[in-house]
Amino acid sequence: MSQNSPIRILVIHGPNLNLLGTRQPEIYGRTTLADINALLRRRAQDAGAKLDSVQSNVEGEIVTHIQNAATRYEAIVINPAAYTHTSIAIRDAIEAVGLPTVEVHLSNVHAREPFRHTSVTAAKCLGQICGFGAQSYSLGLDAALAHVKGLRSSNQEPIS
Ligand code: CA2
Repeated sequence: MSQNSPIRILVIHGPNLNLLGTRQPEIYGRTTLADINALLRRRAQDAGAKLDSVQSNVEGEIVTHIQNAATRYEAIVINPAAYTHTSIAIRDAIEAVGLPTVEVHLSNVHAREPFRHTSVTAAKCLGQICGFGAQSYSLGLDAALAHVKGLRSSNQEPIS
């Protein structure tokens, strides 16, 4: 990817997030996954970037999405959903691929049941953003874009 080409971001949504806006609105709000994807795509476009989104209920498919991202994207924004708390496979894929990755959650996982307080994936990410509803994704996207811009500009610096 050349320094001037649009930054390419992949957003990965984990299991059950396809239900957003249709069930448990008291926890997850009324915004649908399609709404979130449209909002992110527009935000990326406004920043001169390109964004694709995928959702899967299957752990291995998420691993494959992360692996395939290596040659096509410069950063990942991921909500691993329940796999956040269990998936060594997703953690290993994030580490192996080495793309800058931002973990996001709609809810404040730290204010919920104790089993949601641990993320096995966050340690392999740049950071974790949680508790801001759909806005967690926008903040995650902004963090990913800022990180890639920083990488691009440090790669451009002349050797003195
Ligand atoms: O807050 C988040 O974004 C979570 O990743 C959501 C996961 C949960 O297991 C994590 O602890 C925190 C659950 C996603 C389920 O999504 C639904 C959406 C609508 C209705 C039912 C489930």
